[in-house]
Amino acid sequence: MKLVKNICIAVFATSIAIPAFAENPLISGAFSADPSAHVFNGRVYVFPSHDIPAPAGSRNKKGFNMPDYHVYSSENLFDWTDHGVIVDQEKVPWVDGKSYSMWAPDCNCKNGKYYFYFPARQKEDGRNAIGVAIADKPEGPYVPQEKPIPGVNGIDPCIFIDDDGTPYLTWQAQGNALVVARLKDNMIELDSEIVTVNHNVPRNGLKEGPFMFKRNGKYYYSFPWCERQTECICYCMGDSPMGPFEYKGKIMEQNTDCWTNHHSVVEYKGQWYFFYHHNDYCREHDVNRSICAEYLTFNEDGTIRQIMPTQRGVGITPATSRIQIDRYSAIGDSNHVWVEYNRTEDPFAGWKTVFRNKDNYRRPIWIEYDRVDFGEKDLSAAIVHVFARVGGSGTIEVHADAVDGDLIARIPIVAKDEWQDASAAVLKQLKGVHNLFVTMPDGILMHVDWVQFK
Ligand code: FUB
Repeated sequence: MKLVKNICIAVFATSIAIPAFAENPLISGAFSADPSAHVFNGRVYVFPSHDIPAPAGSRNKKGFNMPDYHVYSSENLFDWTDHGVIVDQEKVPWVDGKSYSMWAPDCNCKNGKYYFYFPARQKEDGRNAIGVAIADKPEGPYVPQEKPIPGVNGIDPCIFIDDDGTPYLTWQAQGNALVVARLKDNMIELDSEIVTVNHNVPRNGLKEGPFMFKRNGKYYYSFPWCERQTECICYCMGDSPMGPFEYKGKIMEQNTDCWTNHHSVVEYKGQWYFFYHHNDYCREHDVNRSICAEYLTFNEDGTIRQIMPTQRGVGITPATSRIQIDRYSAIGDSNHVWVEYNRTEDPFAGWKTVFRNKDNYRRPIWIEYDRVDFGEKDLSAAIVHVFARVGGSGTIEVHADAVDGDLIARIPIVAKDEWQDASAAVLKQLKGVHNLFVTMPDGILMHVDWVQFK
């Protein structure tokens, strides 16, 4: 395994390594969707599906093309490790190996074994079935079963294990029905009838991608629901994993750019997290998606507070790493500061912040990036990776906790018409976690890729 700053790459004989990053989206260098997050052995593991641009030979040029699954993990929600391919369409005996139909998966652990559930198109009859692959470790290697689970047709499995060890499988069956069944202890056969989930969601509309979790004795049943144009994530609560469930509202509203959304919820080190997807790395269409995460909080009565998608996402960023301020937590006037791709032809190259002083704008021009850990040791320099055209020299400042908070560094930028690392001494030593405010107090137009402390 190779570790490069906040990028971990696990190299496997059977797969090409792909770097994973912090902030939203969580994974760069590859598309990822339908994140299913779980905590195993003190780490967060995310099992997404894997979108790729339509390959030659695909029967579905404009739709989803999903050939295999990777698993990613993190201890601090900042450094993500790609453990490589765990299941491949060409290596599952019952799957049509050219169907690119490895839809949303899930995984859970019982009696020390890891059971990975994945839907795909069957060779035999072209229908979607749900199969299981089994491993001794969350990162695999996973061994797919010869046949899918008997009697289970559909997509988007979620495997929930109750406190008494009873496993339940819920999924989207044909005909827009969300269904649930108990599983046998062997985790690969049903142990009950298939029951249609009884939820009183107020209107019709496609429902898929169910996820179930338990908190304070209550069962939460949540799913993407296309109430209007695109999918929102809504949830219901109940007293049994088989329902009935009472509709409680939306966890995340529909967004305008990506038709699908798909989520999971996990508690890690006392904090709840919500994983979902969006098409941040592909603006032309919404079938090449990328996974994201946000904090999730509850009201006193156990209901969930609605979440807004952010660029910043979750986790604490070390001050000594490259702080991607374009993954901001708040931003000033959009006429004077905004975010763009570094290279439009290569979205995986990430974003930059553009600071522009137009018409003698009443400053400050600012962007905020929260939760930066300065640690306990003094730091000597602040570096900014910046581009300014000749004639556009000026200054970038970094403040702590407010636009006019303590001045951490004032970095003069001598415009060079090329990207440069400009630096200056740290003026104010900080300890622990702080929010950064980056401003352009003078200058005309500057592009900032990242800020870093040494
Ligand atoms: O990723 C393909 C499909 O899109 C999933 O199976 C659905 O839940 C939706 O996210």
